[in-house]
Amino acid sequence: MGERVLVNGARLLDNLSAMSTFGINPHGGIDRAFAQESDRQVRAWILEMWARMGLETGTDAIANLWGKKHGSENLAPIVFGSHHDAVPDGGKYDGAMGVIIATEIMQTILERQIPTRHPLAVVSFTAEEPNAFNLSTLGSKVLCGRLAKEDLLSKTDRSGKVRLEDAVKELGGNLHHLDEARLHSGDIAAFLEAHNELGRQLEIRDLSVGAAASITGIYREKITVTGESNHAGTTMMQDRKDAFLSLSEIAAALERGALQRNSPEVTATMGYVNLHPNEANIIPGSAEGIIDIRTSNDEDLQFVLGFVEEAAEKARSRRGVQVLRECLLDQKAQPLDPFVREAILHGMAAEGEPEVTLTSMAGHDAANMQRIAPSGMIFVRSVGGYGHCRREYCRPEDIVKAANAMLFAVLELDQSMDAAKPQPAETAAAVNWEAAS
Ligand code: HGY
Ligand code: MN
Ligand code: MN
Repeated sequence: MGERVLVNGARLLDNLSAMSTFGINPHGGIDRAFAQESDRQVRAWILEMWARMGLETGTDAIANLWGKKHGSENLAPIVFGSHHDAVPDGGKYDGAMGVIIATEIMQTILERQIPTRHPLAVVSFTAEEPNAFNLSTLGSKVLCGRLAKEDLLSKTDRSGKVRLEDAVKELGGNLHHLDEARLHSGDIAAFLEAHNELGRQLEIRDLSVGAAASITGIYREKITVTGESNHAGTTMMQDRKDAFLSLSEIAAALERGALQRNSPEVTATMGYVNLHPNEANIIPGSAEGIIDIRTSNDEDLQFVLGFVEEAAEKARSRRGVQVLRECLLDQKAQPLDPFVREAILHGMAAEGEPEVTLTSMAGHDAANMQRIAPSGMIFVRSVGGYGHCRREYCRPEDIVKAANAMLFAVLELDQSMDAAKPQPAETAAAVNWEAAS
């Protein structure tokens, strides 16, 4: 391949700092949830940056952002990127780092005038994180056909007041044109995503980077408990139907179930709760919680869910409450593509790093992209193992290493992939933003 091409590390880190100013709160965390003002602002910033680089930019029907350059052959594009939204009070790296690494790789290829056979595209996905619409990895789920237009058109946020259709429209998408954003096998030659690991696997082994072999399964369920609101002082303890206590017992049972599996690859969390009326002198009349269970193994999932049902049943009979359970997400573990992984491992080796692979216990857009295109991920060590909190941190040298390894992988795949030539219509669909922008 001749002389090794490297990214501009200083520019990459500067751009990452600049992106971290969007939605930064007084505590240093990032508030950049789907459809917030900070989401709108960062989108404009990203598109402007890509346009300045000379990319053809656009927003597709679900408001994913794209920046594309042509290749020398009529092939499907190699796509790389991540997401720009963040969890509440989140870190500066989750999603943002992958978008900026992708941007830097593209910029390096452009300014070094490296010819590529495939068209290349950078992408920043819509609503990767859970949000007020209870939809995570929304942008990539739409691309791979996991969500139906009719279901999305009827969706509102948790308050019931904001329609998803309007939120997407404000960001430049259009739910009515959703079918145009849909991609199929062959539309994309390969998808690559860089991400902070969000856990401690790399740190425990004192490694800078690793390649993902697969992405854990994620199961989410909304639990609604309906009891009875009443006076906190005058209602005797034996006369209550306390919805919060019932929900708490379910949360505790969830933990017991996951602990009994005794595996780093089985986790269970109730991270969202909402009480009504939520006042110090009123017994909670209703309580809503969302549970999140992660495992690659269906037996583990059923085992933990058994604890949930048992606790729900006890609450019904002992506390006289109603417990409703509604599945929000049941996503099975997703192995990623071995060929793309090999290219990433070659990139890591070129950086002098051991060729290590791991299972991701975090969910990612790449799990959806793998359904339609060979996909791979490179992880950057998370110092202290922090993720989804403002303490997220990656060392600059590790970030630059990941970028260089991924650049290597993109260029290797560009040479080695023999993607079938798509029909012209499919090529257009692969990054079809015109209709929506
Ligand atoms: O929830 C997840 O694992 C992802 O970071 N959105
Ligand atoms: Mn995340
Ligand atoms: Mn992420």
